[in-house]
Amino acid sequence: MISRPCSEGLFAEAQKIIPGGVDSPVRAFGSVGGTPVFIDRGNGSRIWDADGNEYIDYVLSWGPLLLGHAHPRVVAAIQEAAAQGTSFGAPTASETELAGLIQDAYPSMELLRFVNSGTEATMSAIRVARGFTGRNLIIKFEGCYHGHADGLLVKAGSGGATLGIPDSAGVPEDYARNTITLPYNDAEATKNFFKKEGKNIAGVIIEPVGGNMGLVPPVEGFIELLARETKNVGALLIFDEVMTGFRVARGGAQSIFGVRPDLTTLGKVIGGGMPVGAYGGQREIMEMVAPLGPVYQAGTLSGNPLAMAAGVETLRLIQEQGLPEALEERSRQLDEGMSEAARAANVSLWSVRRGSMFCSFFQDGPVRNFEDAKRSDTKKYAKFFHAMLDRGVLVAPSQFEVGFLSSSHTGADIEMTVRAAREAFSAL
Ligand code: KE4
Repeated sequence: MISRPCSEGLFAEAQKIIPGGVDSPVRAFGSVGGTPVFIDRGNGSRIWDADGNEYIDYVLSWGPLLLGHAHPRVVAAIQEAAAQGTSFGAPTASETELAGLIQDAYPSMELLRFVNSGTEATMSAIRVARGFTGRNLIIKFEGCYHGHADGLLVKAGSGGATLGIPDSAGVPEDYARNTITLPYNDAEATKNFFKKEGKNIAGVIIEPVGGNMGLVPPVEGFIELLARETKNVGALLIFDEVMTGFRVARGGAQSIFGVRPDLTTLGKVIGGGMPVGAYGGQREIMEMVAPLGPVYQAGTLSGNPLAMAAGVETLRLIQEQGLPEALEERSRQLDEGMSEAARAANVSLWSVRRGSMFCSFFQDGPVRNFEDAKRSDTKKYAKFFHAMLDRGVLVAPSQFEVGFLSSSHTGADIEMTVRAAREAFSAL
């Protein structure tokens, strides 16, 4: 590992005042080891760390930067908005404008509300589902992450379909019990639970393409099964497209599967790197939300003008550039290059990609759920991560995350990445 004295010094300082020296755990490099890299600036597909090292960036702030870092039009839009005032706590036309750009791509979101993170979006969508149905039970799936709201930090109880147990300290048992965690892609477990508890289920929340256990797509018919089962019992289907939105397709996974969820949550890309989340869906359901209805949800900085300006410019550029569909060629080039490099070094790799998201599991595969994903060789992944970092390529600092492409990644970036991978795989 090359030394990065400035990052090391900054990390020591940060740890004195910020838990783990980071504002989000995955940034601490816990699962790959070593000192987290402190970033100084980004531009296009590149970022520079505090020691002046340059990297091709495939983390892209965990998804938001579909246009790459510091796109001039996005930066200008934020600067212009900032000069008019950073927040008013009153409605502005820019919120309606961004909502319209989102609805154009997500017609299922007949009414939508802006919040400040993906967590707030999923937390609010679940409250609406419970308020609308008058029921308590929420189903989620193992390996899916929907943010850190209490009711979602829940793992499968013993035996899978029993009541949920907390997956974090500080989450009360009787809170977790209303969230059931089932295995992703497990049609039998899902059907059985609906048979048993159908009338008590408020909603099902799912990442329609899993992106938080590595990249795990739904097996044929699984999403359609959820649509049928929820409809049969009057439960709501919630698509958490915080990560897949504008990344697996401009219209998200719902445009690929042709399934119209009752509620959708978005985040990341729609803020262009500024803090934005959104939740929305059928008009009748969203009319439950205050001030129209009895489900309360609020936020000082919700819809703030800087984030709206960044989001508007980002979605305009996405439309102009035909993203993410226009990245198909780049994504294929990267996937083929990495797979070829792994084969040449006799490294077992199960590679998956969907739109501008990709992931390589260090195993033979197939990977259809979190149990499968956990069979990956995470030690080998950690070595690969550092070998790539030392060669100027930043991939996700965890086997259970995904990589992201942007419209600013060039063919030369991909060639450089594949060259680094050839050396990294053979160094394993
Ligand atoms: P935020 O609260 O982090 O904005 O969004 C939570 C969230 C909700 N739903 C999905 C599908 C998500 O992927 C996320 C957040 N994703 C992680 C990356 N795996 C954010 C990275 C982090 O936690 O620092």
